[in-house]
Amino acid sequence: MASLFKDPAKLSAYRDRRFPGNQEEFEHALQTSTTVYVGNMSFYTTEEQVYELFSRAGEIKKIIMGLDKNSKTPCGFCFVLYYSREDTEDACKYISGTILDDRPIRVDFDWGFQDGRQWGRGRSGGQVRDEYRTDYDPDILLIAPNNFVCNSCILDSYFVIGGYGKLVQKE
Ligand code: GTA
Repeated sequence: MASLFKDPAKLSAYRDRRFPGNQEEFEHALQTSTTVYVGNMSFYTTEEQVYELFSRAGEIKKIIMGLDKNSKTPCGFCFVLYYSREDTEDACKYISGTILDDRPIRVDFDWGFQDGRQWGRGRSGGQVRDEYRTDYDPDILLIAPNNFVCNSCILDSYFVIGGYGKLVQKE
């Protein structure tokens, strides 16, 4: 039976719409890259905490925290860059699903970090998934409409209802 990590279809369910290449190139990148994406993180988790946990899988080259493009504050994801492929696979195999700051984090193979990918792509600045979330998440802040300032972020057109994070209004 083929190893889980040799079958490109099983590497990741995520397809980055902004990957600059075709499906074959995307799969090749997933199979060879030494970058992992970490999702479902607390907005309060620090780079030091990420380093502490992910260095258990191997030596880390770099960590890039995912940031809200408006507030420039962490918005629940990051990229961890390793030196070796083996360590990258170990991070996906052993760290995914572990609890960091009370949250089960998701570690996914990634095609490779490029400048710009650190920003949330949601319309309000954070991650897209948080704008469509229908389950309650205490880490998603109440963001009020009409330029209300919340935790150093200023939003002009959109608001998110509390921990449900559903994008409900476009003025
Ligand atoms: N390797 O799983 C991932 C992953 N995710 C979710 C984001 N990134 C990921 N990388 C890997 N694996 O660089 C990367 C992106 C980017 C950065 C921020 O993190 O490549 P983003 O999350 O803000 O935006 O990215 P992205 O990825 O362009 O959003 P996308 O793919 O539309 O949606 C992400 C999730 O949101 C979906 O899986 C889905 O669960 C939910 N979602 C999106 N649209 C809807 C919708 N209309 N209705 C309901 N749910 C939705």
